[in-house]
Amino acid sequence: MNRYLDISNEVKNALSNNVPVVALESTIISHGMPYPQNLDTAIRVEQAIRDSGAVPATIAIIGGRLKAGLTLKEIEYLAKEGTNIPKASRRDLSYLVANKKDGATTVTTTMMIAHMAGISIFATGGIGGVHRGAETTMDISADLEELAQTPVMVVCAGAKSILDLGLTLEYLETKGVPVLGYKTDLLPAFYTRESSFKVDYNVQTPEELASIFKASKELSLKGGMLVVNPIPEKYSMDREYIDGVIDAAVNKANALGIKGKETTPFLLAEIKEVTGGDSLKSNIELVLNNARLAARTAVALSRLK
Ligand code: PSU
Ligand code: MN
Repeated sequence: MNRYLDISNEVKNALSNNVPVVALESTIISHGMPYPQNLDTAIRVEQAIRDSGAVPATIAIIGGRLKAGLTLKEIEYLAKEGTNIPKASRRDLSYLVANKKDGATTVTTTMMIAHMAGISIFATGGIGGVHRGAETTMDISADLEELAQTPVMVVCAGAKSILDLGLTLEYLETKGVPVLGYKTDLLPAFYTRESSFKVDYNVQTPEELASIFKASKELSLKGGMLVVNPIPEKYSMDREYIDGVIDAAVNKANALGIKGKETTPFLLAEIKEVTGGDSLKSNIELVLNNARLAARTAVALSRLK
């Protein structure tokens, strides 16, 4: 067992008794939403997973400890501290651990810690990817490299069009990461159910998702897979409106010379500011929707074991 890893008793018991577990990230809590909506959402997402028959394991770094399964107090702490908690990607992990610091885990580090703990399925909102203009900036999220090397299934609502969605799919293809559409042929774009890009496969049930994941494990394929689950129709946003907001945010970031790890948080904050409560409501609903699908898939996977 990893000497820096703390698995909560509930999660440990679940894992040793083949009770399904779903991992959740903490960047979405500390950086993705304002307080107190971030706290309320984190609690509701955990409850949605329980209601679907699985145990939630929210993941974060607290005082240099890698945590799989948080207490309510710890979730409150991450929600209240917000952006004071550094966003932790793969390159930050050893520094934060050695210095006993806190970190809000991204898709990358949540996958890493989930895998260390023995958790196979992880639900989030959106993933990082190839940024627009990456042909000159080389800004490609570490999330894609992690999907290429860590055997965890990530359930998301696609990616925001702050990214170049076409190049993101090309990158995933090169790295051998399957992109599985849940009841869709087209890659969802987070706030909207569709983009103009095709997924690899249209999968109809959580049972089918579980059996594809099981096959990957039994084939000893080292990477993960991406499940893209469209936002429920009722909460989806107008494509032209949100695309306009995103284009303006990308132009502003370029004009201000925003770079590196600041790019994604800057763009997300801009979108939030311009769209106000509408995008936040959509964001909350799509995360809940992904948590339910991830939990149903974890239940199906535990039955196959
Ligand atoms: N995209 C979103 N919402 C998010 C993120 C990305 O629509 O909250 C967060 C996730 O934690 C993701 C990270 O793993 O940002 C990617 O950051 P970067 O692009 O710097 O790799
Ligand atoms: Mn980046």
